[in-house]
Order: sequence, then C-alpha cells, then structure tokens
Amino acid sequence: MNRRHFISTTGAAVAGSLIATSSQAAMAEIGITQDPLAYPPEALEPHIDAITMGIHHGKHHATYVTKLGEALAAGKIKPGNVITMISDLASLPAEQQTAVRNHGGGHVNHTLFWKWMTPAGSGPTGPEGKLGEAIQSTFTSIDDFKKLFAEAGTKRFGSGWAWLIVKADGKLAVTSTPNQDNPLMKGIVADTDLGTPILGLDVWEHAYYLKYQNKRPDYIAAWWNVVNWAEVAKGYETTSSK
Ligand code: MN3
Repeated sequence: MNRRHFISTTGAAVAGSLIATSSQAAMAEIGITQDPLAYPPEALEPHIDAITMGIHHGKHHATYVTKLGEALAAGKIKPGNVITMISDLASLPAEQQTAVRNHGGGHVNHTLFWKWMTPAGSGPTGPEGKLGEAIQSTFTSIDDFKKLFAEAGTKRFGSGWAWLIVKADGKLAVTSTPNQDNPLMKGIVADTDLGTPILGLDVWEHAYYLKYQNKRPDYIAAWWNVVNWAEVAKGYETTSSK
C-alpha cells in the first residue's frame, strides 16, 4: 500500500504524524564529516564569487564541523546522524546542547545549502512539477513566493537563514531563523515554524560581504540564479508526497 493510499483510507488524523516521520527519513543522513563541494568554487560566478565560496566552505563550514566534533567528544556523545541530533537537542547532555545547536546546526545548514545551489543554467530555472504547483497554490505565484522569501532573508536582523519548509501537515511555509538554528529544532524554533527545510538561504555576512558588502538584497536577487530547483523539487517530493 503506498503512502497516499494509506492516508486516504485511514483519515487525515494520522497524516500529520506520518508526514513528520517521513520528513526525518527523507532528509539525507548527515554525519560529522564534511563533503567536498559538488562543483568548483568558481562555478557559481558571477552570482557567488569563488573566494567567498572557498572561505565559506573551506573555513566557516569546516570550523562548524571541527567544533561539533569537539562538542561530541567532550560530551562522550556517539557521533551519528546530525539531523537527528539537532532535531532533539533536549536529549543531549545539557553542557553540549548549545554547542550542538550552533555547530551541528551550522554543519547541517551548510551541507544542505551547497546542494541547494548549482551553476546557473545547469537545471530548471524555477520550481516545476508538484513543487511548482504547491508554491503557486500556497503563495499565489512563484514571484509572490520569491518576494516573501527574499523579505524573510532581508528582514532577518544580524545573522541567520531564510527557509522554505514543509510543515507536519504537508503545507509549505516561508520562515526565518537566527544564527544557525534550523526549522527541525524542536524546542528551539516556535512550533508554528517547525518543518523540514527544502530550501534555505544563508544571510550571514560571510556568505556575501566580499562581493555585495552591505547590499544583502542584491545578494539575494543574484542568488536565485544559482538555486538548484531540481534538488528542491526532489526534497519536496520525498518529504511530502510519498
Ligand atoms: Mn554560512
């Protein structure tokens, strides 16, 4: 019996918990090692410059991984799926929760961020298929979605992320988190903003300052050119329509 059939025959009451369980399973397992970029650091030029990519992946992200490893060692926490760890920080020793929140969050967020980008022109230029339909029915149009998402990134004071998430009820939402918080973090993120991220944008200054200086909106406008819509659609379909 496939999932859709199961939901339709057992009622909407169980749909939420099924989707939440599936959301966890749908996210790729992320361990505590850093993957290389799937493209050269200059591949996102001119929208994201090579030096920023090199420092961002090779220094910033690498440091989150190192510090996450140190926190797990200090707490004698068995390294496992970091997605699972950040989703339930309260299950970790109290002394390590902040470090795993920051560095585990940083590791997960960046691992996903690199996959959500691809050289301009290498794939679909916007959301297609079921994802495109869901975005249009939720946000009126693709342009309205992009405007809302860009606003979430622009209005985030200081450092953080803008997100497109699939909530436990299967609905799409645009949210934002400070620092390295992730929409999967129960007990950290407001319940109404919990969900599985299928697209995220890093709006920390380290993500854009060399090329865009203080002009965060220009960075966000350019970033749409390198969004990996095929990957976003894949995330949406595995999260919400199995
Ligand atoms: Mn970053």
